[in-house]
Amino acid sequence: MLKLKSFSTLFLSLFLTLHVFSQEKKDDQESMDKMWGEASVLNSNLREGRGKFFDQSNFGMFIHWGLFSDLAGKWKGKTYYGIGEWLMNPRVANIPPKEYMKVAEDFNPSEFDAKSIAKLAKDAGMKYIIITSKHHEGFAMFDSEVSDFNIVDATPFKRDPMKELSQACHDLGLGFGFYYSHNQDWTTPGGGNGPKLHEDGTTASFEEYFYEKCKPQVREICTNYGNIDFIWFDTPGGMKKEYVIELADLVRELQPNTMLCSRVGYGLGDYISHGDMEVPAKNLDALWESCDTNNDSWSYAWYDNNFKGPKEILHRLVSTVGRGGSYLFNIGPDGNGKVPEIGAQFLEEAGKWIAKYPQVIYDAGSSPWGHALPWGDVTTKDNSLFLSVFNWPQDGKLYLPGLESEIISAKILGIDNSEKLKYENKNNWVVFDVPYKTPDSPVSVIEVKLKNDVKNIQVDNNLGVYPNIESEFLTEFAEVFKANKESIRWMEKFGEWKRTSQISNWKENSKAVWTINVLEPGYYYLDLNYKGEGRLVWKTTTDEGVMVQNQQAATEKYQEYPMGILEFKTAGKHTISVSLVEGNPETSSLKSVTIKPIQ
Ligand code: FHN
Repeated sequence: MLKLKSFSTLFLSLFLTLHVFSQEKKDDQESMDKMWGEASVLNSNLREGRGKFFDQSNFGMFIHWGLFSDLAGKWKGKTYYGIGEWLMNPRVANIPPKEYMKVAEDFNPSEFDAKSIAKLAKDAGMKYIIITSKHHEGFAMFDSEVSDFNIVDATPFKRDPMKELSQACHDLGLGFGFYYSHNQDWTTPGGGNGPKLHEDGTTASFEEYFYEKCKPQVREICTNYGNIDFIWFDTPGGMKKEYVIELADLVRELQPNTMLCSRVGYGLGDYISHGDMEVPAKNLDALWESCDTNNDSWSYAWYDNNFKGPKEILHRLVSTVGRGGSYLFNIGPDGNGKVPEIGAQFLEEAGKWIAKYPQVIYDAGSSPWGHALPWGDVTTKDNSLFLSVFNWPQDGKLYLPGLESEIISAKILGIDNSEKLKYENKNNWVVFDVPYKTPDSPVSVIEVKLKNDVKNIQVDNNLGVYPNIESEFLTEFAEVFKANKESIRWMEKFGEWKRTSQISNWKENSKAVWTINVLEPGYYYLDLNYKGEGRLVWKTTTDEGVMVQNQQAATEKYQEYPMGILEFKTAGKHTISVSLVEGNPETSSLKSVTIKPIQ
Protein backbone atom coordinates (compact mmCIF):
# COMPACT_ATOMS: atom_id res chain seq x y z
CA MET A 1 0.00 0.00 0.00
CA LEU A 2 1.20 3.45 -0.84
CA LYS A 3 2.08 5.73 2.02
CA LEU A 4 3.43 9.03 0.84
CA LYS A 5 6.37 10.50 2.61
CA SER A 6 7.37 14.07 3.18
CA PHE A 7 9.71 15.86 5.45
CA SER A 8 6.81 17.17 7.49
CA THR A 9 5.35 13.72 8.03
CA LEU A 10 8.67 12.34 9.15
CA PHE A 11 9.08 15.24 11.47
CA LEU A 12 5.64 14.65 12.92
CA SER A 13 6.35 10.95 13.35
CA LEU A 14 9.47 11.76 15.24
CA PHE A 15 7.58 14.30 17.25
CA LEU A 16 5.03 11.65 18.22
CA THR A 17 7.70 9.09 18.85
CA LEU A 18 9.27 11.27 21.43
CA HIS A 19 5.88 12.19 22.79
CA VAL A 20 6.78 15.79 23.05
CA PHE A 21 3.52 17.36 23.99
CA SER A 22 2.89 20.23 26.24
CA GLN A 23 0.00 20.01 28.62
CA GLU A 24 -2.56 22.38 29.87
CA LYS A 25 -2.62 20.89 33.32
CA LYS A 26 0.00 19.06 35.30
CA ASP A 27 -2.58 16.49 36.27
CA ASP A 28 -3.21 15.66 32.68
CA GLN A 29 0.52 15.50 32.02
CA GLU A 30 0.96 12.92 34.75
CA SER A 31 -1.86 10.78 33.59
CA MET A 32 -0.64 11.05 30.01
CA ASP A 33 2.73 9.68 31.04
CA LYS A 34 1.01 6.75 32.62
CA MET A 35 -1.26 6.21 29.69
CA TRP A 36 0.92 6.07 26.67
CA GLY A 37 4.29 5.79 28.34
CA GLU A 38 7.15 6.19 25.97
CA ALA A 39 8.10 4.39 22.87
CA SER A 40 6.92 3.96 19.41
CA VAL A 41 8.34 2.39 16.37
CA LEU A 42 8.71 3.53 12.82
CA ASN A 43 8.79 0.21 11.12
CA SER A 44 7.80 0.31 7.49
CA ASN A 45 9.54 -2.97 6.61
CA LEU A 46 6.67 -4.97 7.99
CA ARG A 47 4.28 -3.99 5.23
CA GLU A 48 5.05 -7.11 3.28
CA GLY A 49 5.48 -9.40 6.26
CA ARG A 50 3.34 -9.94 9.31
CA GLY A 51 2.14 -6.35 9.06
CA LYS A 52 0.45 -6.86 5.71
CA PHE A 53 -2.95 -7.78 7.12
CA PHE A 54 -2.91 -4.77 9.44
CA ASP A 55 -1.64 -2.45 6.72
CA GLN A 56 -4.30 -3.46 4.23
CA SER A 57 -7.28 -3.81 6.58
CA ASN A 58 -7.38 -0.19 7.74
CA PHE A 59 -10.42 -0.75 9.96
CA GLY A 60 -10.80 -2.88 13.09
CA MET A 61 -13.06 -3.19 16.12
CA PHE A 62 -11.81 -2.47 19.62
CA ILE A 63 -13.85 -3.79 22.56
CA HIS A 64 -13.59 -2.65 26.17
CA TRP A 65 -15.40 -5.13 28.34
CA GLY A 66 -14.81 -6.14 31.94
CA LEU A 67 -16.25 -6.01 35.46
CA PHE A 68 -16.46 -2.25 35.08
CA SER A 69 -19.06 -2.80 32.33
CA ASP A 70 -21.37 -4.21 34.96
CA LEU A 71 -20.93 -1.10 37.12
CA ALA A 72 -21.65 1.13 34.10
CA GLY A 73 -20.02 4.23 35.58
CA LYS A 74 -21.91 4.10 38.87
CA TRP A 75 -20.78 3.19 42.38
CA LYS A 76 -22.98 3.20 45.49
CA GLY A 77 -25.67 5.20 43.74
CA LYS A 78 -23.34 7.89 42.45
CA THR A 79 -22.47 8.33 38.78
CA TYR A 80 -18.87 9.13 37.95
CA TYR A 81 -18.66 10.72 34.51
CA GLY A 82 -15.65 9.85 32.36
CA ILE A 83 -14.12 6.65 31.02
CA GLY A 84 -15.98 3.84 32.78
CA GLU A 85 -13.13 1.35 33.00
CA TRP A 86 -11.31 3.69 35.37
CA LEU A 87 -14.18 3.66 37.89
CA MET A 88 -12.27 1.94 40.70
CA ASN A 89 -9.25 4.23 40.37
CA PRO A 90 -8.54 6.69 43.21
CA ARG A 91 -8.95 9.52 40.72
CA VAL A 92 -12.54 8.39 40.13
CA ALA A 93 -14.69 6.43 42.66
CA ASN A 94 -11.68 5.18 44.64
CA ILE A 95 -13.08 1.70 45.22
CA PRO A 96 -10.93 -0.49 47.50
CA PRO A 97 -9.62 -3.53 45.57
CA LYS A 98 -11.30 -6.05 47.87
CA GLU A 99 -14.67 -4.41 47.46
CA TYR A 100 -14.21 -4.11 43.73
CA MET A 101 -13.33 -7.78 43.39
CA LYS A 102 -16.67 -8.70 44.96
CA VAL A 103 -18.44 -7.25 41.91
CA ALA A 104 -17.47 -10.47 40.13
CA GLU A 105 -19.92 -12.43 42.29
CA ASP A 106 -22.85 -10.82 40.44
CA PHE A 107 -21.33 -10.49 37.00
CA ASN A 108 -23.42 -12.64 34.71
CA PRO A 109 -23.40 -11.35 31.13
CA SER A 110 -25.91 -13.93 29.97
CA GLU A 111 -26.81 -12.00 26.82
CA PHE A 112 -23.25 -12.12 25.52
CA ASP A 113 -23.36 -13.51 22.00
CA ALA A 114 -19.93 -13.80 20.42
CA LYS A 115 -21.35 -14.62 17.00
CA SER A 116 -23.48 -11.51 16.87
CA ILE A 117 -20.57 -9.29 17.94
CA ALA A 118 -18.32 -10.82 15.29
CA LYS A 119 -21.12 -10.36 12.77
CA LEU A 120 -21.50 -6.73 13.78
CA ALA A 121 -17.79 -6.18 13.14
CA LYS A 122 -18.06 -7.90 9.79
CA ASP A 123 -21.18 -5.96 8.79
CA ALA A 124 -19.47 -2.74 9.86
CA GLY A 125 -16.70 -3.49 7.38
CA MET A 126 -14.12 -4.15 10.09
CA LYS A 127 -11.46 -6.74 9.43
CA TYR A 128 -10.47 -7.73 12.99
CA ILE A 129 -11.44 -7.47 16.64
CA ILE A 130 -9.16 -6.58 19.55
CA ILE A 131 -10.76 -7.11 22.98
CA THR A 132 -9.71 -6.43 26.58
CA SER A 133 -8.58 -9.74 28.05
CA LYS A 134 -7.48 -7.92 31.20
CA HIS A 135 -7.77 -4.20 31.78
CA HIS A 136 -6.15 -2.17 34.57
CA GLU A 137 -8.69 -3.56 37.09
CA GLY A 138 -6.83 -6.90 36.89
CA PHE A 139 -9.87 -9.06 36.09
CA ALA A 140 -9.24 -11.74 33.46
CA MET A 141 -12.09 -11.99 30.96
CA PHE A 142 -10.74 -15.43 30.03
CA ASP A 143 -10.27 -18.75 31.72
CA SER A 144 -7.02 -18.42 33.65
CA GLU A 145 -5.16 -21.05 35.63
CA VAL A 146 -2.94 -18.33 36.98
CA SER A 147 -5.44 -16.23 38.89
CA ASP A 148 -8.92 -17.07 40.15
CA PHE A 149 -9.96 -13.49 39.57
CA ASN A 150 -11.30 -14.47 36.18
CA ILE A 151 -14.67 -14.73 34.49
CA VAL A 152 -14.86 -18.53 34.65
CA ASP A 153 -13.89 -19.01 38.29
CA ALA A 154 -15.14 -15.85 39.96
CA THR A 155 -18.54 -15.27 38.36
CA PRO A 156 -21.85 -17.10 37.94
CA PHE A 157 -21.36 -16.81 34.16
CA LYS A 158 -18.71 -19.56 34.18
CA ARG A 159 -18.09 -19.38 30.41
CA ASP A 160 -14.95 -18.19 28.62
CA PRO A 161 -16.25 -15.45 26.31
CA MET A 162 -12.80 -15.00 24.78
CA LYS A 163 -12.88 -18.58 23.57
CA GLU A 164 -16.30 -17.92 22.02
CA LEU A 165 -15.26 -14.64 20.43
CA SER A 166 -11.95 -15.87 19.05
CA GLN A 167 -13.80 -18.82 17.54
CA ALA A 168 -16.52 -16.58 16.08
CA CYS A 169 -13.90 -14.30 14.54
CA HIS A 170 -11.97 -17.19 13.05
CA ASP A 171 -15.22 -18.66 11.64
CA LEU A 172 -16.09 -15.38 9.92
CA GLY A 173 -12.58 -14.84 8.60
CA LEU A 174 -11.92 -11.88 10.91
CA GLY A 175 -8.58 -11.26 12.56
CA PHE A 176 -8.46 -11.47 16.35
CA GLY A 177 -6.35 -9.86 19.04
CA PHE A 178 -6.12 -9.27 22.77
CA TYR A 179 -5.67 -6.08 24.76
CA TYR A 180 -3.71 -6.85 27.95
CA SER A 181 -2.81 -4.30 30.62
CA HIS A 182 0.74 -5.49 31.35
CA ASN A 183 1.94 -2.80 33.70
CA GLN A 184 -1.11 -1.60 35.57
CA ASP A 185 -3.01 -4.10 37.68
CA TRP A 186 -5.03 -2.41 40.39
CA THR A 187 -6.16 -5.49 42.32
CA THR A 188 -3.02 -7.64 42.33
CA PRO A 189 -0.38 -6.90 44.97
CA GLY A 190 2.72 -5.58 43.22
CA GLY A 191 0.92 -4.70 39.97
CA GLY A 192 1.40 -1.18 38.62
CA ASN A 193 -0.74 1.20 40.76
CA GLY A 194 -2.02 -1.89 42.62
CA PRO A 195 -1.89 -2.79 46.34
CA LYS A 196 1.58 -2.41 47.81
CA LEU A 197 1.12 -5.16 50.41
CA HIS A 198 0.07 -8.78 50.43
CA GLU A 199 -2.82 -9.86 52.68
CA ASP A 200 -0.34 -10.85 55.40
CA GLY A 201 1.15 -7.36 55.42
CA THR A 202 4.37 -8.20 53.62
CA THR A 203 5.55 -5.99 50.80
CA ALA A 204 4.57 -7.00 47.30
CA SER A 205 6.93 -6.44 44.41
CA PHE A 206 6.32 -5.82 40.72
CA GLU A 207 8.58 -8.79 40.06
CA GLU A 208 6.18 -11.11 41.85
CA TYR A 209 3.20 -9.71 39.97
CA PHE A 210 5.10 -10.01 36.73
CA TYR A 211 6.24 -13.62 37.12
CA GLU A 212 3.21 -14.92 38.96
CA LYS A 213 0.45 -13.24 37.01
CA CYS A 214 1.33 -11.04 34.07
CA LYS A 215 3.76 -13.23 32.15
CA PRO A 216 1.90 -16.53 32.73
CA GLN A 217 -1.37 -14.91 31.69
CA VAL A 218 0.20 -13.55 28.54
CA ARG A 219 1.35 -17.11 27.88
CA GLU A 220 -2.26 -18.25 28.33
CA ILE A 221 -3.75 -15.73 25.91
CA CYS A 222 -1.04 -16.55 23.39
CA THR A 223 -1.62 -20.30 23.70
CA ASN A 224 -5.27 -21.07 24.21
CA TYR A 225 -7.04 -19.08 21.50
CA GLY A 226 -5.57 -20.16 18.17
CA ASN A 227 -4.02 -17.58 15.90
CA ILE A 228 -3.70 -14.19 17.50
CA ASP A 229 -3.18 -11.30 15.09
CA PHE A 230 -2.62 -8.56 17.66
CA ILE A 231 -1.40 -8.22 21.22
CA TRP A 232 -2.28 -4.74 22.37
CA PHE A 233 -0.40 -4.02 25.59
CA ASP A 234 -1.26 -0.66 27.13
CA THR A 235 0.18 2.01 29.44
CA PRO A 236 3.74 0.75 29.98
CA GLY A 237 4.31 3.70 32.33
CA GLY A 238 7.42 3.15 34.43
CA MET A 239 7.71 -0.60 33.75
CA LYS A 240 11.34 -1.68 33.48
CA LYS A 241 12.70 -2.49 30.06
CA GLU A 242 13.80 -6.00 31.04
CA TYR A 243 10.17 -7.00 31.73
CA VAL A 244 8.91 -5.49 28.52
CA ILE A 245 11.59 -7.36 26.56
CA GLU A 246 10.59 -10.65 28.22
CA LEU A 247 6.95 -10.13 27.32
CA ALA A 248 7.67 -9.14 23.75
CA ASP A 249 9.97 -12.16 23.35
CA LEU A 250 7.30 -14.45 24.75
CA VAL A 251 4.72 -13.16 22.30
CA ARG A 252 7.16 -13.47 19.40
CA GLU A 253 7.92 -17.07 20.40
CA LEU A 254 4.30 -18.18 20.84
CA GLN A 255 2.64 -16.12 18.11
CA PRO A 256 5.28 -15.22 15.54
CA ASN A 257 2.74 -13.53 13.26
CA THR A 258 1.24 -11.30 15.92
CA MET A 259 1.51 -7.55 15.58
CA LEU A 260 2.53 -5.80 18.79
CA CYS A 261 1.32 -2.25 19.25
CA SER A 262 3.78 0.40 20.37
CA ARG A 263 2.22 0.65 23.81
CA VAL A 264 4.16 -2.45 24.83
CA GLY A 265 6.89 0.12 25.54
CA TYR A 266 10.54 0.80 24.72
CA GLY A 267 10.02 0.84 20.96
CA LEU A 268 9.38 -2.91 20.86
CA GLY A 269 6.08 -2.68 19.02
CA ASP A 270 5.49 -3.22 15.33
CA TYR A 271 3.29 -0.21 14.75
CA ILE A 272 2.52 3.10 16.39
CA SER A 273 -0.62 3.40 18.38
CA HIS A 274 -1.43 7.07 18.12
CA GLY A 275 -2.89 9.04 21.03
CA ASP A 276 -6.37 8.05 22.17
CA MET A 277 -9.36 9.48 20.29
CA GLU A 278 -7.27 11.40 17.81
CA VAL A 279 -7.01 11.59 14.04
CA PRO A 280 -3.79 13.47 13.24
CA ALA A 281 -3.87 16.52 10.97
CA LYS A 282 -0.85 15.53 8.86
CA ASN A 283 0.15 12.29 7.14
CA LEU A 284 2.41 9.95 9.10
CA ASP A 285 4.82 7.78 7.20
CA ALA A 286 4.82 4.69 9.38
CA LEU A 287 2.63 1.74 10.27
CA TRP A 288 0.22 3.31 12.71
CA GLU A 289 -3.26 3.26 14.10
CA SER A 290 -5.68 5.71 15.66
CA CYS A 291 -7.84 4.21 18.38
CA ASP A 292 -11.13 5.90 18.97
CA THR A 293 -14.38 5.10 20.70
CA ASN A 294 -17.97 5.18 19.50
CA ASN A 295 -19.15 7.47 22.29
CA ASP A 296 -17.11 9.24 25.01
CA SER A 297 -16.12 6.32 27.25
CA TRP A 298 -14.28 3.18 26.21
CA SER A 299 -16.30 0.87 28.41
CA TYR A 300 -20.06 0.93 28.86
CA ALA A 301 -21.43 3.79 30.98
CA TRP A 302 -25.17 4.02 31.57
CA TYR A 303 -25.50 7.72 30.68
CA ASP A 304 -23.17 7.81 27.69
CA ASN A 305 -25.25 7.73 24.53
CA ASN A 306 -23.20 10.30 22.68
CA PHE A 307 -22.62 7.87 19.83
CA LYS A 308 -20.84 8.94 16.68
CA GLY A 309 -23.24 8.80 13.74
CA PRO A 310 -22.42 6.93 10.51
CA LYS A 311 -21.15 10.06 8.77
CA GLU A 312 -18.78 10.94 11.60
CA ILE A 313 -17.52 7.36 11.81
CA LEU A 314 -16.84 7.38 8.08
CA HIS A 315 -15.23 10.80 8.19
CA ARG A 316 -12.82 9.77 10.93
CA LEU A 317 -12.13 6.46 9.17
CA VAL A 318 -11.48 8.01 5.75
CA SER A 319 -9.32 10.73 7.30
CA THR A 320 -7.27 8.18 9.21
CA VAL A 321 -6.70 6.18 6.04
CA GLY A 322 -6.01 9.45 4.21
CA ARG A 323 -3.32 10.26 6.77
CA GLY A 324 -1.80 6.81 6.14
CA GLY A 325 -3.12 4.94 9.19
CA SER A 326 -5.61 2.31 10.35
CA TYR A 327 -8.71 3.09 12.38
CA LEU A 328 -9.44 1.00 15.49
CA PHE A 329 -12.96 1.84 16.58
CA ASN A 330 -14.22 0.84 20.00
CA ILE A 331 -17.54 -0.42 21.32
CA GLY A 332 -18.39 -1.11 24.96
CA PRO A 333 -20.82 -3.98 25.62
CA ASP A 334 -22.81 -3.63 28.83
CA GLY A 335 -22.83 -5.83 31.93
CA ASN A 336 -25.23 -8.24 30.25
CA GLY A 337 -22.87 -8.60 27.33
CA LYS A 338 -25.12 -6.61 24.94
CA VAL A 339 -23.76 -4.00 22.57
CA PRO A 340 -25.74 -0.76 22.99
CA GLU A 341 -28.28 -0.63 20.21
CA ILE A 342 -27.77 2.88 18.84
CA GLY A 343 -24.01 2.48 18.48
CA ALA A 344 -24.47 -0.89 16.77
CA GLN A 345 -26.99 0.54 14.34
CA PHE A 346 -24.70 3.42 13.38
CA LEU A 347 -21.86 1.00 12.76
CA GLU A 348 -24.02 -1.16 10.52
CA GLU A 349 -25.01 1.89 8.50
CA ALA A 350 -21.37 2.90 8.11
CA GLY A 351 -20.65 -0.68 7.04
CA LYS A 352 -23.23 -0.52 4.25
CA TRP A 353 -21.43 2.50 2.80
CA ILE A 354 -18.05 0.73 3.05
CA ALA A 355 -19.48 -2.33 1.28
CA LYS A 356 -20.44 -0.01 -1.59
CA TYR A 357 -17.06 1.76 -1.71
CA PRO A 358 -14.50 -0.81 -0.47
CA GLN A 359 -11.75 0.63 -2.69
CA VAL A 360 -11.84 3.87 -0.67
CA ILE A 361 -10.80 2.03 2.51
CA TYR A 362 -9.16 -1.36 2.08
CA ASP A 363 -5.56 -1.41 0.97
CA ALA A 364 -5.99 2.27 0.17
CA GLY A 365 -3.05 4.65 0.40
CA SER A 366 -2.71 8.07 1.92
CA SER A 367 -3.62 11.43 0.44
CA PRO A 368 -0.94 13.15 -1.66
CA TRP A 369 -2.12 16.43 -0.11
CA GLY A 370 -0.95 15.21 3.30
CA HIS A 371 -3.93 16.74 5.08
CA ALA A 372 -7.72 16.92 4.93
CA LEU A 373 -9.43 19.18 2.39
CA PRO A 374 -12.38 21.39 3.38
CA TRP A 375 -14.97 19.25 1.59
CA GLY A 376 -13.57 15.90 2.72
CA ASP A 377 -10.54 13.75 2.16
CA VAL A 378 -8.60 11.75 -0.39
CA THR A 379 -7.44 8.13 -0.39
CA THR A 380 -5.56 6.49 -3.22
CA LYS A 381 -4.87 3.28 -5.12
CA ASP A 382 -2.70 2.73 -8.22
CA ASN A 383 -3.67 5.53 -10.66
CA SER A 384 -6.79 6.60 -8.80
CA LEU A 385 -7.64 9.32 -6.34
CA PHE A 386 -10.83 8.70 -4.36
CA LEU A 387 -12.36 11.97 -3.30
CA SER A 388 -14.74 11.29 -0.39
CA VAL A 389 -16.94 14.36 -0.32
CA PHE A 390 -18.51 14.90 3.10
CA ASN A 391 -19.67 18.48 2.35
CA TRP A 392 -21.18 18.33 -1.12
CA PRO A 393 -20.96 21.76 -2.85
CA GLN A 394 -24.24 23.57 -3.45
CA ASP A 395 -23.07 25.49 -6.52
CA GLY A 396 -22.13 22.62 -8.83
CA LYS A 397 -18.35 23.06 -8.49
CA LEU A 398 -15.88 20.89 -6.63
CA TYR A 399 -12.40 22.35 -6.30
CA LEU A 400 -9.18 20.36 -6.03
CA PRO A 401 -6.13 22.53 -5.36
CA GLY A 402 -2.57 22.01 -6.47
CA LEU A 403 -2.87 18.88 -8.63
CA GLU A 404 0.01 19.02 -11.06
CA SER A 405 -0.63 15.68 -12.77
CA GLU A 406 -2.63 14.78 -15.83
CA ILE A 407 -6.18 13.51 -15.35
CA ILE A 408 -7.53 10.79 -17.64
CA SER A 409 -11.12 10.82 -16.37
CA ALA A 410 -13.31 11.55 -13.37
CA LYS A 411 -16.65 10.08 -12.37
CA ILE A 412 -18.99 9.75 -9.44
CA LEU A 413 -18.95 6.22 -8.04
CA GLY A 414 -21.94 4.25 -6.82
CA ILE A 415 -24.32 5.55 -9.49
CA ASP A 416 -25.57 3.47 -12.43
CA ASN A 417 -24.44 4.80 -15.81
CA SER A 418 -22.61 7.64 -14.16
CA GLU A 419 -21.23 9.96 -16.84
CA LYS A 420 -17.72 11.26 -16.88
CA LEU A 421 -17.46 14.56 -15.06
CA LYS A 422 -16.39 17.65 -16.96
CA TYR A 423 -13.54 19.58 -15.47
CA GLU A 424 -11.22 22.45 -16.26
CA ASN A 425 -7.80 23.49 -15.01
CA LYS A 426 -7.60 26.95 -13.52
CA ASN A 427 -4.21 28.08 -12.28
CA ASN A 428 -3.04 24.89 -10.65
CA TRP A 429 -6.53 23.93 -9.45
CA VAL A 430 -8.94 21.45 -11.03
CA VAL A 431 -12.57 22.54 -11.08
CA PHE A 432 -15.07 19.69 -11.54
CA ASP A 433 -18.62 20.31 -12.73
CA VAL A 434 -20.71 18.24 -10.36
CA PRO A 435 -24.48 17.77 -9.93
CA TYR A 436 -26.25 20.17 -7.57
CA LYS A 437 -27.95 17.25 -5.86
CA THR A 438 -25.75 15.27 -3.49
CA PRO A 439 -25.30 11.91 -5.24
CA ASP A 440 -25.07 9.69 -2.19
CA SER A 441 -25.57 9.76 1.51
CA PRO A 442 -23.84 10.12 3.92
CA VAL A 443 -20.78 10.54 1.68
CA SER A 444 -20.31 10.75 -2.10
CA VAL A 445 -17.22 9.49 -3.86
CA ILE A 446 -15.55 10.78 -7.02
CA GLU A 447 -12.86 8.65 -8.61
CA VAL A 448 -10.24 10.66 -10.46
CA LYS A 449 -8.10 8.49 -12.76
CA LEU A 450 -4.65 9.89 -13.41
CA LYS A 451 -2.19 9.21 -16.18
CA ASN A 452 0.44 8.17 -13.67
CA ASP A 453 0.51 6.01 -10.61
CA VAL A 454 -0.31 8.10 -7.55
CA LYS A 455 3.15 7.26 -6.21
CA ASN A 456 4.66 9.41 -8.93
CA ILE A 457 2.35 12.38 -8.95
CA GLN A 458 3.04 15.99 -8.03
CA VAL A 459 0.85 17.98 -5.69
CA ASP A 460 1.31 21.51 -4.42
CA ASN A 461 0.02 20.81 -0.94
CA ASN A 462 -0.28 24.35 0.34
CA LEU A 463 -3.62 24.97 2.00
CA GLY A 464 -6.20 26.38 -0.39
CA VAL A 465 -8.58 29.32 -0.23
CA TYR A 466 -11.79 28.08 -1.87
CA PRO A 467 -14.44 30.14 -3.65
CA ASN A 468 -17.34 28.07 -2.28
CA ILE A 469 -16.35 26.60 1.09
CA GLU A 470 -14.54 27.88 4.15
CA SER A 471 -11.09 26.57 4.94
CA GLU A 472 -9.50 26.40 8.35
CA PHE A 473 -5.72 26.75 8.58
CA LEU A 474 -4.50 25.03 11.72
CA THR A 475 -1.43 26.33 13.51
CA GLU A 476 0.18 22.96 12.77
CA PHE A 477 0.65 24.21 9.21
CA ALA A 478 2.08 27.61 10.10
CA GLU A 479 5.66 28.74 10.24
CA VAL A 480 6.13 30.43 13.57
CA PHE A 481 8.53 33.22 14.48
CA LYS A 482 9.41 34.16 18.07
CA ALA A 483 6.52 32.25 19.64
CA ASN A 484 5.89 28.62 20.62
CA LYS A 485 4.11 26.13 18.46
CA GLU A 486 3.01 23.20 20.56
CA SER A 487 0.63 20.30 20.71
CA ILE A 488 -1.61 20.26 23.74
CA ARG A 489 -3.97 17.66 25.12
CA TRP A 490 -6.58 17.96 27.76
CA MET A 491 -9.40 15.90 29.15
CA GLU A 492 -12.98 17.09 28.79
CA LYS A 493 -14.52 14.48 31.03
CA PHE A 494 -12.04 12.25 32.85
CA GLY A 495 -10.18 10.19 30.22
CA GLU A 496 -11.94 11.89 27.30
CA TRP A 497 -8.95 13.28 25.49
CA LYS A 498 -8.97 16.24 23.15
CA ARG A 499 -6.03 17.67 21.32
CA THR A 500 -5.03 20.69 19.33
CA SER A 501 -1.93 22.48 18.19
CA GLN A 502 -1.58 26.09 19.26
CA ILE A 503 0.76 29.05 19.16
CA SER A 504 1.48 30.64 22.52
CA ASN A 505 4.04 32.76 24.30
CA TRP A 506 3.61 35.71 21.96
CA LYS A 507 6.20 38.48 22.00
CA GLU A 508 6.69 41.69 20.17
CA ASN A 509 7.42 40.74 16.55
CA SER A 510 6.05 37.23 16.99
CA LYS A 511 4.10 35.99 14.01
CA ALA A 512 2.55 32.90 12.48
CA VAL A 513 2.75 32.63 8.72
CA TRP A 514 0.78 30.38 6.37
CA THR A 515 1.55 29.91 2.70
CA ILE A 516 -1.73 29.48 0.90
CA ASN A 517 -3.08 28.95 -2.58
CA VAL A 518 -5.86 31.32 -3.68
CA LEU A 519 -7.99 30.34 -6.65
CA GLU A 520 -10.11 33.45 -6.99
CA PRO A 521 -9.11 36.95 -5.94
CA GLY A 522 -11.67 38.99 -4.01
CA TYR A 523 -13.07 39.58 -0.55
CA TYR A 524 -13.26 36.88 2.11
CA TYR A 525 -14.29 36.84 5.76
CA LEU A 526 -11.43 36.27 8.15
CA ASP A 527 -12.01 34.53 11.51
CA LEU A 528 -9.44 33.67 14.15
CA ASN A 529 -9.82 30.88 16.68
CA TYR A 530 -8.05 31.80 19.90
CA LYS A 531 -8.27 31.86 23.66
CA GLY A 532 -7.02 34.23 26.29
CA GLU A 533 -8.40 36.73 28.75
CA GLY A 534 -10.08 40.14 28.47
CA ARG A 535 -10.05 41.60 24.99
CA LEU A 536 -7.36 40.86 22.44
CA VAL A 537 -6.25 42.69 19.34
CA TRP A 538 -4.94 40.58 16.46
CA LYS A 539 -3.44 41.78 13.21
CA THR A 540 -3.45 39.79 9.95
CA THR A 541 -1.46 40.93 6.92
CA THR A 542 -0.97 39.45 3.48
CA ASP A 543 2.03 39.53 1.18
CA GLU A 544 0.03 41.99 -0.93
CA GLY A 545 0.03 44.53 1.87
CA VAL A 546 -3.60 44.02 2.92
CA MET A 547 -4.14 44.33 6.66
CA VAL A 548 -7.03 43.45 8.97
CA GLN A 549 -6.79 44.42 12.62
CA ASN A 550 -9.54 44.10 15.19
CA GLN A 551 -10.35 43.66 18.84
CA GLN A 552 -12.59 40.89 20.14
CA ALA A 553 -13.28 39.27 23.48
CA ALA A 554 -11.47 36.16 24.67
CA THR A 555 -12.28 33.30 27.02
CA GLU A 556 -10.32 30.42 28.44
CA LYS A 557 -11.78 28.05 25.82
CA TYR A 558 -10.96 28.17 22.14
CA GLN A 559 -13.56 30.03 20.14
CA GLU A 560 -13.78 31.51 16.67
CA TYR A 561 -14.11 35.29 16.36
CA PRO A 562 -14.75 37.40 13.24
CA MET A 563 -11.94 39.81 12.40
CA GLY A 564 -13.30 41.46 9.25
CA ILE A 565 -12.83 41.22 5.51
CA LEU A 566 -9.57 40.23 3.91
CA GLU A 567 -8.89 40.93 0.26
CA PHE A 568 -6.75 38.86 -2.09
CA LYS A 569 -5.94 41.07 -5.05
CA THR A 570 -4.54 38.29 -7.21
CA ALA A 571 -4.87 34.53 -7.51
CA GLY A 572 -1.99 32.18 -6.75
CA LYS A 573 0.40 31.60 -3.89
CA HIS A 574 0.26 34.09 -0.99
CA THR A 575 1.24 34.34 2.61
CA ILE A 576 -0.88 35.50 5.50
CA SER A 577 0.71 36.45 8.74
CA VAL A 578 -1.00 36.78 12.14
CA SER A 579 0.31 38.54 15.23
CA LEU A 580 -0.97 39.57 18.64
CA VAL A 581 -1.05 43.33 18.97
CA GLU A 582 -2.72 43.87 22.37
CA GLY A 583 -3.46 41.46 25.21
CA ASN A 584 -1.62 39.30 27.69
CA PRO A 585 0.91 37.28 25.66
CA GLU A 586 1.17 34.71 28.44
CA THR A 587 -2.46 33.67 28.36
CA SER A 588 -3.22 34.26 24.68
CA SER A 589 -2.91 31.46 22.20
CA LEU A 590 -4.01 30.92 18.65
CA LYS A 591 -5.49 27.71 17.26
CA SER A 592 -6.40 28.48 13.65
CA VAL A 593 -7.35 30.96 10.97
CA THR A 594 -10.46 30.47 8.86
CA ILE A 595 -11.10 32.10 5.50
CA LYS A 596 -14.68 32.08 4.28
CA PRO A 597 -16.14 33.02 0.93
CA ILE A 598 -18.72 35.82 1.20
CA GLN A 599 -22.18 34.91 -0.05
O1 FHN B 1 -6.04 3.73 30.44
C1 FHN B 1 -6.43 3.17 29.22
C2 FHN B 1 -7.87 3.46 28.90
O2 FHN B 1 -8.69 2.95 29.88
C3 FHN B 1 -8.21 2.81 27.57
O3 FHN B 1 -8.03 1.43 27.63
C4 FHN B 1 -7.31 3.38 26.50
C5 FHN B 1 -7.55 2.85 25.11
O4 FHN B 1 -6.55 3.29 24.27
N1 FHN B 1 -5.90 3.09 26.84
C6 FHN B 1 -5.49 3.63 28.14
C7 FHN B 1 -5.29 5.08 28.05
O5 FHN B 1 -4.59 5.45 26.93
